[in-house]
Amino acid sequence: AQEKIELKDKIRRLLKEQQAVLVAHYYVDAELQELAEETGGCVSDSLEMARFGRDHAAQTLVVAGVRFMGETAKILSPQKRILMPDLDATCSLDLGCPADEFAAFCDAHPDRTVVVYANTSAAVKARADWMVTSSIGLDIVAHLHAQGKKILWAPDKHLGDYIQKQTGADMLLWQGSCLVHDEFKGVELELLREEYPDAKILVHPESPAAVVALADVVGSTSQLINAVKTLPATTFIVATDNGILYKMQQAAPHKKLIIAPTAGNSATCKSCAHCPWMAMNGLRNLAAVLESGSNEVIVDTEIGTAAHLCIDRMLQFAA
Ligand code: CIZ
Ligand code: SF4
Repeated sequence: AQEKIELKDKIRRLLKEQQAVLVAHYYVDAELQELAEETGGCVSDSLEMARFGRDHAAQTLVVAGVRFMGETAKILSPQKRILMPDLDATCSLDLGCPADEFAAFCDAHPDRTVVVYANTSAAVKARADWMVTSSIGLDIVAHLHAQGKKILWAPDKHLGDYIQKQTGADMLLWQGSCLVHDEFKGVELELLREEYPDAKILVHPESPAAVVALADVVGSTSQLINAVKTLPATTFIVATDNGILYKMQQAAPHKKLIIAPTAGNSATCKSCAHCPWMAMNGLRNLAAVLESGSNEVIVDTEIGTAAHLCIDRMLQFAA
């Protein structure tokens, strides 16, 4: 406990001295989210993290999240210094979609508009026409579908499948998945719903179709937090990373929040309802990178410029 207090003090001091700002994802440890809020940083989803970093005056951004989030911050703000507590914090979607294999897949289907999810490397984004996040993917695909475009989608098969069903678009899907959301189970969720008949079920669309089918609300992290705040129910069953509970409980202190059932239980399953890569961010390595200036995110200039185009297309569409 004493060590934590000292580490937090050190982080506050170093952020101030270096005029740096802490940007944290909803899935990292609550103490990092707390620290980001308290020091004038930001706690949000991947899109808002990048936007906040871009618009903030600080020239150093410390990104507590996973690799693609650091890269997107760098792509949107090439002149800023981006640090991450651990550069090996990655994502199963990013890992499952290597740039060379992805380029070959695109080359084999030149008639399709290439749409990728934010959870991809800079090199994959550089090959895409559009980048989307889970909050806007549906609208963008519907827009492209209305123009008669056929789509190549990567890398999350569940999100792709959900968007395909909703829009009726012609989508060819890369077969990636998130190891956290992939663990949520439809049958067990149905049983839990019987125990809590008044509960609303909130599902992130990286979850399997059987889980999405039971949802009262399907949405991005921000959309799910908003649902807890605005819906009149008092109990919610939530199918996404349990890191989100910090913000959800803050948004609705008196509501009961339950994480949806996974295959294993949390004692035996390392990735069940909590991302092992998000969990690599901690007070200790955060303090260490601020002190040493190591772990700077570097994106190749040419790749960064190409990736910027596909991110910017989404930002323009959202505006
Ligand atoms: O699952 C993730 O990594 C999410 C939801 C990222 C994001 O868009 O905030
Ligand atoms: Fe990737 Fe899933 Fe972790 Fe998000 S929760 S960073 S999608 S592995």
